[in-house]
Amino acid sequence: MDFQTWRHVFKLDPNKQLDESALAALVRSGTDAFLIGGTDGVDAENTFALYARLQGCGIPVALEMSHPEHAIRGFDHYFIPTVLNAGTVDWVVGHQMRAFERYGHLFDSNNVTGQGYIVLNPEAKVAAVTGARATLTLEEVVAYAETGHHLFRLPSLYLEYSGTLGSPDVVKEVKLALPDAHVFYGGGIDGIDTARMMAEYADTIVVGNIIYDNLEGALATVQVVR
Ligand code: 1GP
Repeated sequence: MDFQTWRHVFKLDPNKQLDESALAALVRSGTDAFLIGGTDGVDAENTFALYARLQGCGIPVALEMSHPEHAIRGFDHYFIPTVLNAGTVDWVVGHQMRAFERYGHLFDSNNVTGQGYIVLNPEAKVAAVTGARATLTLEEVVAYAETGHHLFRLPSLYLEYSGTLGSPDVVKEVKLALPDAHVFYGGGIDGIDTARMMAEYADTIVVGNIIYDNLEGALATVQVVR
């Protein structure tokens, strides 16, 4: 799965409701892929239920596997996040080890990608869950990104501002420092303007919450990368 070509991704939360017509509109939107993941109330059952609705839709469906129990066979791609600025070792290398312990036999290196998360909204649920040190200087963010890419050899980095719009300068500086890393940006994209702002520097923009609050606004973000 060549995620490096993705410019736009819709992130779907298994714990949130999405009716059939909304899902069909997302499938027709022209997005490059669906990423399934979330923080609250996500379990194997609701993850599989969402996967089953998207299976065969013609667009790659990837699982962001943040809990070892959520390993489900069949996804086109698996991203295994490691939170580089997490406050506890479990979110850097503990949950991932458990995932490989139980499900390593399901993975092959062609469809599993380690993703270096940098959590940058201190108010986000993911910051609380991972104990992330989320208030960082620009230099610190770049240094975390360099550590992830150069030291841990992570091909992909994810600047995670979940729930709020981040700084385009941060995305720009990370991309300038690491032109070979694939940089995902997610957080607060709510329409064309914010999508364009972040798509200028990020390799892939991730559109999440707005899907559930303003579907039309979410759908409009795709045209920015076309
Ligand atoms: C969340 O980065 C994604 O993990 C998208 O963020 O929900 O704020 O769009 P939003």
